Amino acid sequence: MVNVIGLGYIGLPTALMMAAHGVEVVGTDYNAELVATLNAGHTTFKEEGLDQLFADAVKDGVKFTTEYQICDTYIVSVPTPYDKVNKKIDPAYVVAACKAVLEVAPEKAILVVESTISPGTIDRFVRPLLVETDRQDVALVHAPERIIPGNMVSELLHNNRTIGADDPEVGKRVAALYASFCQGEIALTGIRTAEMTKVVENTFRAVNIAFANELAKVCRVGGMDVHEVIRIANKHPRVNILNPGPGVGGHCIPVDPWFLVGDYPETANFIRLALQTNASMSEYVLHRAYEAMRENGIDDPSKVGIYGLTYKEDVDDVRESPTLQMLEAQAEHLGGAAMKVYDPWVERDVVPNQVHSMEEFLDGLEMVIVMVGHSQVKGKPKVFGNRALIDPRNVMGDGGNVWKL
Ligand code: SAJ
Repeated sequence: MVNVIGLGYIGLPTALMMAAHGVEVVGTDYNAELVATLNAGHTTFKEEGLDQLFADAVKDGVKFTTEYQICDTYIVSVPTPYDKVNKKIDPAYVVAACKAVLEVAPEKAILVVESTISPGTIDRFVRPLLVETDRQDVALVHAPERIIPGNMVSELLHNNRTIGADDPEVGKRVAALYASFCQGEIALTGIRTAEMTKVVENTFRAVNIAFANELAKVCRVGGMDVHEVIRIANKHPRVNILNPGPGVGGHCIPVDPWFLVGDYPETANFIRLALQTNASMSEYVLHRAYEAMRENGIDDPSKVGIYGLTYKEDVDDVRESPTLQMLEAQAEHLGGAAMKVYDPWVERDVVPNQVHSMEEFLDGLEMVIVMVGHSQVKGKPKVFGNRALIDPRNVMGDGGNVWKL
């Protein structure tokens, strides 16, 4: 039996996927409300294919509880926040979950940490727990996830994976467990390499996006269309530049690379600069919006609306979202946000001036900043009538009064 600890964005789909592929799974979360929601037959976030997977897993016997189980394998998938001030990972949830596992785990159990952690975290924070509790019989493994929100279910099935273990035999056993559903290649390695690889993958993406964002700024000064430049450059067989945008959000790309900068401050200079470049984009777009307001003779910010609050398209997650970053910058420089905000994916109230229907949003607006290219609007500028559009992600198509980056 496998006990998945932490039923959030990664733990829940992982638990469901294993259960739907013949593994006996119990999911544990300390949040009793979340467990009650799952036990009442509802998923806790929106994701393509998740409801079906949930139904399959429930049929196949997955269980949800607040209790840790006595079983042979534990998968810890709890959040790893980072300390914004000193840019280091906060392993408190991982440590608490591992401690709780060690209290109940039978002899020679396998403890898999799936949470994203900075290289060396297991050695520094988890391994000492085994020594303190005299549980060195427990085998440690790191199996970082790679699934992208918006396409999680399909990526769980098809992505390659990495399994880092002290003991290669244990690594093979855990690989066999993931192979119950994973059709990709599973690379076996040591724990520290697995930790580093995960962070490197997200750092690669952050650096590539930062390059695109810097190109956007250069092209603007030079009077070129960055989107066209990138589209053409990417026709080269060895060039693959990502897209510039109003900032980088989510819990991974703007966070994980800081683990490297925090741990190697003297060396990771290029990565630091990339992160700073990405972080500068929300304010850059805000300046661009005010410039466009002047151009269009709009002097009242309440006539400008912000479309999109999530960190990217077609997800309901607002963590570190560029819109939140932009509203923060606006509050700092302009003393509060007068602009209306609307996101069809976010039903709860997250920010002031948030409205909950497109109709209410467009009422009285002369300009819209399209921060997120949800399918509701992507390629459909007519949705916004003939209002001027600021389109930093270049998702609205050409024509009309559209400002790109
Ligand atoms: N973004 C851009 N330009 C782009 C691509 C993305 O500005 O060309 C922005 C997005 O709008 C968003 C942010 O970057 O604000 C991050 O979005 P994302 O889609 O790039 O990535 P995440 O955070 O949803 O998922 C990433 C993925 N990592 C990689 O692709 C290397 C995913 O595979 C990981 O599992 C996930 O991080 C994670 O949990 O670590």
